[in-house]
Amino acid sequence: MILDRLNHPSDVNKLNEQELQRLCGELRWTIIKTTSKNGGHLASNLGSVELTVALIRALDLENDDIIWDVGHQAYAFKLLTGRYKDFHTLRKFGGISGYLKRSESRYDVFGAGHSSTSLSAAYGIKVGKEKKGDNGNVVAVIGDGALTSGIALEALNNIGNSAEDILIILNTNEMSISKNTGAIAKYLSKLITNSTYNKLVGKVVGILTPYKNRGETMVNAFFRFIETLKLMLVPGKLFESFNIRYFGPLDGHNVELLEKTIRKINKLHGPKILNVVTKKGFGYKPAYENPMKYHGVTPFNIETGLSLKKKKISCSRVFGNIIGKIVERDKDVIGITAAMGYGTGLDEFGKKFPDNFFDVGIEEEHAVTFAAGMAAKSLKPFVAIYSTFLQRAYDMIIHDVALQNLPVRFFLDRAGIVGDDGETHHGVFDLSYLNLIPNMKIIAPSDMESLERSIITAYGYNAGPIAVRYPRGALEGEIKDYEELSPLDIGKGRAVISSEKDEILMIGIGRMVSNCKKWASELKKNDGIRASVFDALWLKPIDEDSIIRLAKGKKAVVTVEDNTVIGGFGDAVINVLNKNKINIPVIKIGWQDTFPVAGEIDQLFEHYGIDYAAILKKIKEVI
Ligand SMILES: Cc1ncc(C[n+]2csc(CCOP(=O)(O)OP(=O)(O)O)c2C)c(N)n1
Repeated sequence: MILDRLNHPSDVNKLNEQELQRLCGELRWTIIKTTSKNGGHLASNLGSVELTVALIRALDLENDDIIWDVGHQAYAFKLLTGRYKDFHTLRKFGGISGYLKRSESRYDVFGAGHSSTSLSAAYGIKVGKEKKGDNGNVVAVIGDGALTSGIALEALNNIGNSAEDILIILNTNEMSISKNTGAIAKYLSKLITNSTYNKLVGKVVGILTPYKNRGETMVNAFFRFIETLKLMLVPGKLFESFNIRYFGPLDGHNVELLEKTIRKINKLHGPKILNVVTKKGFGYKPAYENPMKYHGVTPFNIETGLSLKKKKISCSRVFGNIIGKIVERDKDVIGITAAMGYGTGLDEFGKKFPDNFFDVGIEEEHAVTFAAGMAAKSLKPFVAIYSTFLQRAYDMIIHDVALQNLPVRFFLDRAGIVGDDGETHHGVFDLSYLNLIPNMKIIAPSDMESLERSIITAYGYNAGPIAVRYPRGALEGEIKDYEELSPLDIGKGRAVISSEKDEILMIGIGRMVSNCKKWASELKKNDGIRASVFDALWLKPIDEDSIIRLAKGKKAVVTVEDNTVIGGFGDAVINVLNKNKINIPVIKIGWQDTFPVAGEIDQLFEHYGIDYAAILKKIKEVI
């Protein structure tokens, strides 16, 4: 393998044209082989192989900085910057991250995982380099999906106003995870497909030119129309009007052409953008034909492309199904996603009820305020966003939704730890960040049925904002038919195990209730400690009466949450006990002021002391 011979990024420059072709093949094969075992991002990485090789050849990574957006397309970059030997540990505990991580490699100049940060970071890095007397190049690589986000456009606004020598590589493939949406997406699509149209316009202009300025109104109107069209269609007009020089579109799978162009353009002063056109999934048929399905994969059979994991119905699917049932009866219900239709389970809903569905693109901030506007006009928006991505819309939740007490229903998918996506994607802050917002109601269902009932509860609650948070994959228990479901009682949890004789009270929230049940039975069996278990269901309003009643007479209260223990559920329980002057030690189990790394869920629980042994030790210390 050529990859075995490459010890330094600059070794790529020693390869001839034929070897480069082979290298691209090897990179693709390594990416396919590794993701087929470990899961990960496949289609985007296959699409960016040639671009990566060209960038590394055209730049000097000892002085120049590449800032990748999201990081979900940087596998080839990792393979060529010293991480080939360890690549089999991709997304494993202690292994190579699926995104960019400064602590992993000095070539990961800026960490990422969330989208659209590369342009702002590149600008900051360029200013930083200059102020430190470093005149190396700065190149940001951003996809056409990521470019539509607010932060990327804010950065363009600033970069365009600067004279900084920044190169932006725009990787256009007309896809976000699903088909890219929005006006900018349409514009970019036109940029790469408008040549025939331009030829046509050119011909018509040629025929009419002799008649121009002869006073014929029709003809002049036509020319004005053409001018407007030209404004829209002249390549890169959008970027040029931001004061950023535009180049392209270029074939993003031609290493030689890319390398030459990047070298040339990098010599020019000021901000510039190079539009390269790539195909997601390039080089692997299943991913090429269905880039959405193969954007992120679980382990799969390389020959068939089929997933090796048996799929249980997930919380996301349940959400998609229930909102579909609700909208059949109530056309005021609107499903909103920020480019995560498939991930949030809204994709099928969107196909079936297109008039009640909005995919706004990677624009979480806009999604929330857009929903607030709808709620102000008595629609019933259901905003489905991953817990980690909703962080981006925090001010919108406070200022546009909660402050005005607008009934926006939030569905926080992937709440709690998500496993192999790691630090950037764990949703371990939402209980804390939502709890401190006045007017907010928060439910964390513990099983499939309570999830279904939570969605119905959120639908029926019209007095203000309400959030339902649930994990990646499934919760325990069975799904019920929609017709059999009833809403939850607001602010009421449920006793799962309870006896006067119990020494301790375990209060779990969300998926941790199932762990509480398991631990309670182990405590009794192995260590003779009797524990009551309470399923809180609600963080806000918290079930104060039940907590007081059950806590009285216990030697300790143990709170268990898949969230940071700072400002989360445990702190809410402590507040209840303090307020009611109940003086019992509280053991808070959850994520302890840390960013949990990547790994299998159970492995992470064990590593961070959210397992039976650790809990037993803590209980014994207290009682
Ligand atoms: C803030 C945020 N929202 C959503 C996502 C999920 N996400 C990861 S990649 C991606 C699509 C990015 O599309 P594009 O930039 O065009 O890159 P491509 O995959 O097409 O190469 C999305 C929506 C994210 N990482 N960050």
